[in-house]
Amino acid sequence: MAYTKIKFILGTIALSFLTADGAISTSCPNGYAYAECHLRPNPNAKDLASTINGTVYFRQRVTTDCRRLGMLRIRTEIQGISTKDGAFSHGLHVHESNDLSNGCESMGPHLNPFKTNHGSLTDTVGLRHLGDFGNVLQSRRKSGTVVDTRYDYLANLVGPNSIVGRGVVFHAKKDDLGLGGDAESLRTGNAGARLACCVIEQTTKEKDFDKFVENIPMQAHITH
Ligand SMILES: [Cu+2]
Ligand SMILES: [Zn+2]
Repeated sequence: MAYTKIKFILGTIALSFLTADGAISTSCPNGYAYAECHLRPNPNAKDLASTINGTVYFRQRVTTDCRRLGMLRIRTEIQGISTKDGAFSHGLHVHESNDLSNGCESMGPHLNPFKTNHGSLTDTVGLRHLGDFGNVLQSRRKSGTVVDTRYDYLANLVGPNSIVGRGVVFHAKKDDLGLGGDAESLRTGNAGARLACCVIEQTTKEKDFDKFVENIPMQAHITH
């Protein structure tokens, strides 16, 4: 009895982890890889950041053995952003490190494996950092809130250029996308203080992110 049971369990394990040619693979059973990053206020930026709460949800179409198939979808939901300094656009980047020992400051510079200058999400390879996600905008309907969906052709959740295990930093100011004309623009986009940050963690399925009303015209919701 016990032997049969063990054999069954072993059989199941073999099915889940061995591909046809016998190579061990990471499992991406439903054709997607997922990750999440739960933003926490930067303790070093108390006044501006203390009420921030949010999540960045990532999804990417992949093969069953976890190779990239499609663009990376980046869904950002943030609330509680201070409107004291009047910023409406906020730089959002993947930073190199997952070290939170000194708040968001210890997450290091933008993730930059190609050793290039800072740029924007849509710039070609060589004109941007891997971690450059551009700016997310506060909702015009509900200030202090960001609901944003964008797609990246460069960053991945699997294989080369994976951002899993890296940090995400949400900034106080607008990212100038490398066009500011000074040295800092080519490093950080002059995006200012680090308001909130988190570590990107792989997840197995998509979480409901329908908690906020998307910032699109009401007209778009009308169906006949
Ligand atoms: Cu940054
Ligand atoms: Zn950058």
